[in-house]
Amino acid sequence: MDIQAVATQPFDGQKPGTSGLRKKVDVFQQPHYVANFTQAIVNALSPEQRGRLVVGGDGRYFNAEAIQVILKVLVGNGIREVLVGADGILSTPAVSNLIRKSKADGGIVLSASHNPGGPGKDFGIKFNNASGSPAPENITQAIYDQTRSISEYQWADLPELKLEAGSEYTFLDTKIRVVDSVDDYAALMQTLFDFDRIGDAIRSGGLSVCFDGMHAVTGPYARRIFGDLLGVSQDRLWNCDALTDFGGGHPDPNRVYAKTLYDFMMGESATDLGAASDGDGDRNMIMGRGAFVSPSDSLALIAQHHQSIPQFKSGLVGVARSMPTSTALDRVAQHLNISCYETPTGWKFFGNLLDQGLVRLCGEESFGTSGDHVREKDGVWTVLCWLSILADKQVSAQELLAQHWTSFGRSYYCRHDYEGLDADKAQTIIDQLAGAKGKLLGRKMGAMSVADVNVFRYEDPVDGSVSENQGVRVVFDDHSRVVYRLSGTGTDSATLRVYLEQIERDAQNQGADAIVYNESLGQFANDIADIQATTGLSEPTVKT
Ligand code: VG1
Ligand code: CO
Repeated sequence: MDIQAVATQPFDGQKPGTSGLRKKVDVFQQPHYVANFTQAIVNALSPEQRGRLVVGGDGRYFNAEAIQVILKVLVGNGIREVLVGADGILSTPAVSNLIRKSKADGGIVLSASHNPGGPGKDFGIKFNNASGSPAPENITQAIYDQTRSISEYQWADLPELKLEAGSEYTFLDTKIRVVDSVDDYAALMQTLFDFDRIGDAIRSGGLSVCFDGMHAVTGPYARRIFGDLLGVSQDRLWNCDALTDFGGGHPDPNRVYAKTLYDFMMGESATDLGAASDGDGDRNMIMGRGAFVSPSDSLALIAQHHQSIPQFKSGLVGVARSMPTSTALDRVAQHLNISCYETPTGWKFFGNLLDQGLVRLCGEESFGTSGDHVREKDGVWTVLCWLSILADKQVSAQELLAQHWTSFGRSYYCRHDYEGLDADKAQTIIDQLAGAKGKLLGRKMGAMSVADVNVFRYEDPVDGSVSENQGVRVVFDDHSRVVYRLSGTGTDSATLRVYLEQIERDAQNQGADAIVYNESLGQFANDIADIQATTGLSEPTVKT
């Protein structure tokens, strides 16, 4: 077998966004495209970092082909050992775990997460560092720089490899080990939670659960962990056959795309807990019987009840949330007398805080939560947190929410997405808002008035790195907020995200639907940003 230096040319736009490089799959299917990007990742590593890498993806269309290309380039570069998931499949948190467990130098995750998959749909590749975290901006920048100057990649002419768990191959200086996709992750979960206790509650009928795998990567994880280990019956594990096109759906667990589960949980036959996860298994949606738990509330409630979760028995130390995520977490942190950090959107910004032990629990409004056991958000883990809390407290999720709101106030929280925008127009909206402080100060919205307008800038407390322009915040005198930012995960047009938060302290008014409650604030947000005038859209495309 030979290694060849294949001559190539840079592709435009191999620039990682919020979470890696995401494009339409036909972009990735171009000859040399995946090989170039893989070589750029290797080039950005120091020679000492070329020891062990983990590779796996969410199993979407083109996952299988891309894995074979990546293996050829990694062998071509003499990486000492590559751990790859069976059939090339690993959930994103499972990759993070394997990197940590095997003390690898990093990993390559193939996923476009919650974006649809299949021909003509989306694909993605990202690099995670040795702590299992999505690469921070200095590394993604180094990779991008490499993609712009690349002239060749190293290619080992391997046969097509069968990726069966337990297989091992040795080619030249590289050993390839194929590992079961679920084993290590399931073992980790068993060290973090009390499976006997949760299992007893489920098997005795005291705690009923329904999980929707959305035909995505968590299906096999859910079957093993919720089904085999905890006794959830198979008919309560929906859509757990992973499909390359996610059954044609949008594997994004929210009220819109996980509507069947949402309706079931709002109906007569609802279970105590209903949950769903996304394409690559890092997101979660949590519902109680008749109650949607917003991701921001879910995060705050996990913090509030962390003593019910064995992993956090020794205390939380600190917590973190992305800037647009609601301030419910801050109020719990204050009550617990621990610090609460505010980071830009994207899980990579939590990495340093977790590595330094400054925080143990993190979350984003976009249905992402996780702890210090991995460096990615973790959908199945979040469900296990909720099962632990419900088994321990023995009250309904709805009751827990009501108690939380009474004690801490309720952050009525929504996100309005304006999709399919022209990129320049979307940027104009942000730029205008960033300069609109003078015009907006004192402007009334009901009883509230605008008290500040600012652009979020983050200075990492660990390494001092600075990230500018991370969203515009319009803050009211009662701490309610509107936040505007542009999506960094899209694959074609631009998406403007508008995050709405109103804090209601009156227990009499805490039972409304958040989307209805925030209706007029959403209109106000559209008005002050001239969204309709600039884009023609009087209404958002998606409200969650
Ligand atoms: C979105 C979310 C962000 C999340 C990112 C990746 O990014 O807003 O909170 O971290 O997706 O999620 P953006 O830039 O489109 O707003 V996914 O589940 O990769 O893993
Ligand atoms: Co995801």
